[in-house]
Amino acid sequence: MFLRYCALMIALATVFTGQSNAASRDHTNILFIAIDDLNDWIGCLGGHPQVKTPHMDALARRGVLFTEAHCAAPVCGPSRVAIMSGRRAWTTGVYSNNANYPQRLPNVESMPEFLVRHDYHVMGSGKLFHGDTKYPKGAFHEYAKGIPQPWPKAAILSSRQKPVYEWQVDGKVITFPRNGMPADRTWKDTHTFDWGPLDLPDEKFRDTAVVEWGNQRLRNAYDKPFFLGVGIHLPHQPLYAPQRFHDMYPPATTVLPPYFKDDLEDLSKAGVDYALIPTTSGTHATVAKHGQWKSAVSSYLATVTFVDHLVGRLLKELEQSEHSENTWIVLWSDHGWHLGEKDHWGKATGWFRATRVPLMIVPPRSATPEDFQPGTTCDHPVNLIDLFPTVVEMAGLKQDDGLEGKSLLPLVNNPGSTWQDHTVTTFGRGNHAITSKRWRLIQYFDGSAELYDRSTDPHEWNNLIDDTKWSHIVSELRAKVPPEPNWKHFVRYGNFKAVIPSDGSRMLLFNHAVENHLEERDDESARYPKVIEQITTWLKNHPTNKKRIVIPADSQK
Ligand SMILES: [Ca+2]
Repeated sequence: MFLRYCALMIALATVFTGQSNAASRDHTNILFIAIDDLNDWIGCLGGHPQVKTPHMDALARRGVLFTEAHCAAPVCGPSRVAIMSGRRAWTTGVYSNNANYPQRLPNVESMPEFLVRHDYHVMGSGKLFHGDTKYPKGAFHEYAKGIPQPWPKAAILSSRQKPVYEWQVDGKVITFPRNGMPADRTWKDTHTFDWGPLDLPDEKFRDTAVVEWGNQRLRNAYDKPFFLGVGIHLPHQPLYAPQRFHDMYPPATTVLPPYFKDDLEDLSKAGVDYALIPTTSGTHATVAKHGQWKSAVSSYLATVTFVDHLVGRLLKELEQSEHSENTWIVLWSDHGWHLGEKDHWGKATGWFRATRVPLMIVPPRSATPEDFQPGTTCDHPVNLIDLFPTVVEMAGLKQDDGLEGKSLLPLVNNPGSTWQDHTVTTFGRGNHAITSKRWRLIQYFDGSAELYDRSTDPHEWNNLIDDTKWSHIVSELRAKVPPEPNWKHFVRYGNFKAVIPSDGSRMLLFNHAVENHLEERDDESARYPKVIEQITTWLKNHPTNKKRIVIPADSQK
């Protein structure tokens, strides 16, 4: 009663002073929960038979669960830039983790900036953009910055783990790497492809602090609608959670994901490279050699349940707050994650495992759409590119030009509404996965491709690209591959990938034989002048309008 009185007085005060436009329209808030690297291993999506996520499952029962939600890009940086800008990689040029928003898109208003401009009180904690600090100035009125990991940085430096780094904490010694495995990749010298329990209280973990910051904000009163983004870092590797979550999943009884040992035999070189090169994690060969597969799966499940516990704390706080009736809730993950499927660990691939994401939306009780039914599922193909326009409509605002997704609220109102029949995920320049209800086409930059019939082959084991029975489907799906007008040619030359811009500027070059370069963060052309010359000469001697070109590897002309 007291709170209602306060709210009334605040509303009257704003009407009389005329200070806030926002308070005079429907006062609905938005709680925007981002999770990092969470694949479909949550109870309500059925991705793993053992996973326990009671809080996310309960949230899905209150709203609409999107069972065919896919990311715009299957890596943190480009996925989040697409979400926050509402624009695709081929529009922004942000295809890789070279994704510092204010540097890359200084003139593109981000979702939180849009809300600031429309008089929302905008708050954020944790990982919303790529990294906790790489967001535009002015995007947030309040931001919880710089919440550190509990372990010292040296604990995950590969160079310090020979044989192990010993961390003395709370009268204990914790050794790193927890899994005892050598690192396959030494990106920036860190060794994050690690897993195992950390016997520390919850309060020591970074995500506990991220969520607690959000909880504190939910306890406050606001004189205008608020947007609160809470970006949880787990289950991004390293897969460390408090001991009790690991105890829930003993490795010995952990169920491994479906796996087919000859899975890669029907893939092109591009497909095999994306499977075997440890771009974002380690190799399956090392995991298998060290007998760590079940432990890794168990630790991923443990971190997912820890994340679910934190989501539960946030939702409980909201429920007990004065904002419980008038707050939209959106929960999403930036992309999926492989745990040995297709001999791959990590993300950045075009397969379903990396592109499918959890996504659920719960309308406020005070403003439920007319035909809304809680606990429904929507199986139309949707994309995280749709989040910006969705938030705009939640806020009762009109969207500006340039947003490339569309609001999902018609589907929240009626999950059976007419919708597009496919969605696109982009994984590097010229690489796209087209997902429709029955089919998936994976198109690589070099012209090679895969086709999977989801109705008979949900794990994508049987590549039908050369099966003439389905050539009409291939043509249909190829027509949906984005034209990427900024690029004239995508070229394979042995292990090199060259990308030729349409505007006549110099080509970009990537050496896919080098670990981590598959992600194409940095142009390597300065290191390979001879390769540039060979590609340039060949293109001059073989003029073509073809977009995807393979130059024979032994070609010197
Ligand atoms: Ca991520």
